[in-house]
Amino acid sequence: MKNSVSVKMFEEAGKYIPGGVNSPVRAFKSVGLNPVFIKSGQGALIKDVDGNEYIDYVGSWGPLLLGHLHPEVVEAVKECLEVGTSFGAPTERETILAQMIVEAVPSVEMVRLVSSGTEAAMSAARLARAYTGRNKIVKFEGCYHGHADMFLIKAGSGALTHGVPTSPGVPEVTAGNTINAGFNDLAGLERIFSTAGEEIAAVFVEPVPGNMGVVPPKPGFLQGLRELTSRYGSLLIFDEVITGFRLSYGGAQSLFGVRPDLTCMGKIIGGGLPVGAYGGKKEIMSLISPDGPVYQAGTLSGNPLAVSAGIATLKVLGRKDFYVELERKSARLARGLAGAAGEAGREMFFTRVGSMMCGFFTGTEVVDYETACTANTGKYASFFRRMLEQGIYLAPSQFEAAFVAQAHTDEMIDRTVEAAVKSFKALEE
Ligand code: KE4
Repeated sequence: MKNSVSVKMFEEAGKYIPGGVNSPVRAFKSVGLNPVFIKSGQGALIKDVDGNEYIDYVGSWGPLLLGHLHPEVVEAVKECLEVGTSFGAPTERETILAQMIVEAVPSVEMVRLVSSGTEAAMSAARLARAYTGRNKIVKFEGCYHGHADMFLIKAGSGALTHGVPTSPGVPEVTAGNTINAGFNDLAGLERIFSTAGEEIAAVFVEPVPGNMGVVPPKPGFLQGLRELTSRYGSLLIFDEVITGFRLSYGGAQSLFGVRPDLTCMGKIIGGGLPVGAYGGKKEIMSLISPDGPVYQAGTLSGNPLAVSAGIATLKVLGRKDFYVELERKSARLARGLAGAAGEAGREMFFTRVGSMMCGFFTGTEVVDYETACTANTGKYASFFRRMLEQGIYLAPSQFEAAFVAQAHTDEMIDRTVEAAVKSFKALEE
């Protein structure tokens, strides 16, 4: 596989940008390769600067549920470009997107648009602390809520991939207000609440974690979080930056029938442009400036261009049978990959919820951070390299998700499965 141009570009990038990338997970470090520099995308395909073409299961890490350059998204952005890109003043488009989110997501009565999932999560944490008058935040090991200090304690995603789940630079006093719990361990959380419940402002959870690989919640776990937080007067905050509008039009909360107090969103609601959001009960959101005293702001918050892409994306998602077809394709891929591993006699643990899935290179049932870490990351890296050589672009880390998009065709999925059969068989022992 030719990669000389990517290699040259990576060297050049490294002169000006730390690690040559603007986000660590892109560096391909854990899969031992020079990252490919992407030249273009179209539908479910991407092309790198050496002319290699790939079927894309990263989808910009989740935003591109429709695939690259969906015509309606392109049209909406072009239409906005006719009138401007950013004004730092209210525009009707922001109200339209906000209304679509409020009408789609069961627990969200009001929503504030920001520019990233990180901003959404850090703002929701500040709001929860102000609303409850408490300081402590509970998160789950292996979950990732963006890179605000308070969340970089045993975090997932790139923090886990690069082996530094607790980042230097986070003051002790900050870390002291973050309590880590075990995902799917309700009894453990009960114990935490029995000692610190009165100090806990909020429990943050990815309802279906996608940052330690994909780890489905055990039956009753999310409902248990709802009951426990209500009992102690703490807020339940769903981080639906990945699951929002992916697992259903109402997100994971709609799929599982659990209503959090606040919800963080991002990725899909921007349709590939920078949009984040946090929202919830009016009673809580009304504390946000300028209505209330809790400050949060952003030069490009609700940016018209980005919001236009988000509106166009949600319009497509809201159409009849969108999720039915997405589920059919996702199940086809998952079935095929499991069959491929079986045919090669590979010991794997596969997980899937809707169009987000993961194959762990372990024989252990993966239910949390600890069991996710039993995965053989060396085997994952070898599998990744072989798939890349065959034109299949997976997440360059065992601790991420593979995403199916509307643009994936049955033919692409079958081609992916064929490549997986060869890759599983060729893995070094
Ligand atoms: P951003 O700040 O990257 O927009 O969102 C942070 C975030 C918050 N919550 C969840 C559940 C997330 O998954 C993320 C970001 N996800 C990672 C990959 N899993 C983004 C990729 C990257 O860091 O480059």
